Amino acid sequence: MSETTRKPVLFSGIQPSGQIQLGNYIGAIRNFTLLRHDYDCLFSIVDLHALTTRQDPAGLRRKTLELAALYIASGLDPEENIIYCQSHVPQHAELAWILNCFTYMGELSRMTQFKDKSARHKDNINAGLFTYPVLMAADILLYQTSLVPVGADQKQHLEITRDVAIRFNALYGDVFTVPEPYIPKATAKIMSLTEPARKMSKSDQEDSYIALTDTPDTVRRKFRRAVTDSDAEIRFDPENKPGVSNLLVILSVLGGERMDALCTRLSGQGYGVLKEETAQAVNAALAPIQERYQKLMADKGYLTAVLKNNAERAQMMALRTLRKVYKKIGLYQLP
Ligand code: ATP
Ligand code: LTN
Repeated sequence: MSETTRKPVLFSGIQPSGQIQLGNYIGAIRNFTLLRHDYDCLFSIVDLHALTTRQDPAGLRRKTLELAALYIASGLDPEENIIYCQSHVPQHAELAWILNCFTYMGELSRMTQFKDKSARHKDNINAGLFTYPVLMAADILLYQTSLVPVGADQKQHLEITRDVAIRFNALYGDVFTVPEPYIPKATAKIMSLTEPARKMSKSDQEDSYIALTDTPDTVRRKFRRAVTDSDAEIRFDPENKPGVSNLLVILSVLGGERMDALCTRLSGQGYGVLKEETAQAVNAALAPIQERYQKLMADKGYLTAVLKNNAERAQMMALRTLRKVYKKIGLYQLP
């Protein structure tokens, strides 16, 4: 591709930990598919980030391939987009070290994800969990990224990434593009089905999330059991009716119906109808993804070839930035 036709870069990543859930799809992957033609896109399987919580080695290997398959099954194209595994591009870890030296302990201490995860995993508050946002900043800055589509929970990490980039540029000239987050408000935070005050999360208990690989019956059962409230009125009010509002968001996005029209149509109906319609919309969205996913998972040779070839494409881009960084900060260059 020539310089003049190059599009701005979009980067995002998902950890190959747990099962990819509906919040990951609506908050992240679906937006990737909507934006993918307008940017030069990199979609990373961030396996180094996943190591911040304990992983079973065989499980991690399997989930890495599963996520590659899900990315493609969801509509990303490994010919046009770059779908690759973070650990296959060593420049991520290299840049992370450099950026560690430009990030303050105080900044990292304020990260809510660190506070949450260290409260939940008291037995494993490792240094990687603390410096997690620095590796994330490296992921993004390595590719001169302009846009980063993520869910609301990642907003703070995007802010620190921008701060580090601005700080570095102020010292060494315009080395990094300062990225913008892309967090559409309506879909930024899909809530847990069992505790609708918390975000849906793949590291939670199984009934709280819909896995993208759940069968139609499981999806229906999980929605039937989803926590709502006792006043039996279908109304969009996330503050006072988080459970019902969450179902409405899911149904509105996947059913392609505007929230106001949806609420008018369902007003006066019982929660059973809302749950059934939501389950149907989710199953309709997941069916084609699951079909492609099964085919892809049956061809591990293809997935491995994609990851290899795409990692090489990513490395070429990453090396360009890393060389510039090394030179600017004064690391001695060999001829
Ligand atoms: P974990 O529970 O392991 O932290 P997670 O389910 O939060 O995992 P991540 O890999 O951390 O998943 O997130 C991948 C992407 O999905 C990120 O952009 C994140 O913001 C987004 N995301 C995760 N959960 C939700 C959610 N409930 N609603 C909207 N977006 C979400
Ligand atoms: N921290 C993110 C995953 C992630 C990411 C990134 C997202 C790692 N590196 C770079 C966007 C850009 C999360 O969702 N837990």
